[in-house]
Amino acid sequence: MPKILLTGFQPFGGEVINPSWQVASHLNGVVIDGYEIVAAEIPVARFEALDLIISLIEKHQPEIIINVGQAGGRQEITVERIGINVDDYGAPDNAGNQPIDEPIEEGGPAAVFSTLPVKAMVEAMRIAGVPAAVSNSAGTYLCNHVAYGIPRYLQKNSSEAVAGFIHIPFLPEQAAKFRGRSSMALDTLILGFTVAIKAIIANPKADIKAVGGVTH
Ligand code: PCA
Repeated sequence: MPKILLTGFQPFGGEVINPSWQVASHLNGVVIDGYEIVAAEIPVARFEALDLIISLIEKHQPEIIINVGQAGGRQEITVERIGINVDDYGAPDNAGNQPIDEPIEEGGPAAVFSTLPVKAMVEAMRIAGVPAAVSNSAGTYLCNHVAYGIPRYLQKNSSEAVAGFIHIPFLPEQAAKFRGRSSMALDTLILGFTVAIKAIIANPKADIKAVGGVTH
């Protein structure tokens, strides 16, 4: 059966859970439209994250790769359109790395597009009643590192697999610790991911066909 690699991150920044791993672990082993989901938890560590995801790609040979991270403060499930070639961390990662203005890949392209059908995914989630939007920036922390690094790895290896990044809000139990934090319930997140994955399977080509100066 073809596979989908769905990764979430370990907690970081003082949180004790990361909603991305809550979602991914709930979907581990689930079959959606003939594709089996394989979930993995990734360390919030600059070099280990890509190394582990790439080793999982080599092991499982997934046709679809979806990397997920927490974007505390966002109100919707945001499907990232692009990863940029810069590490500029506002805080150290869990391994103590805090690169400032460093390229992810020396001499690599400035940016790499997601090869997922981002618009179709957002539309499917909205139709299902799940707040969702396209995002044009995954930031400059580890999630952007992965949003750039994984499609770039596939591109360099002429892989047929498609890949992209999704940022999700806090869970209600994270938001409840402070005033004024937005959140999304786990059931809503899981519904959103389920219909977004169906949209990927139904729309195997990315939206962006050709954009000058930026590779995808
Ligand atoms: N979110 C961080 C890294 C890990 C995570 O879940 C980010 O948005 O870069």
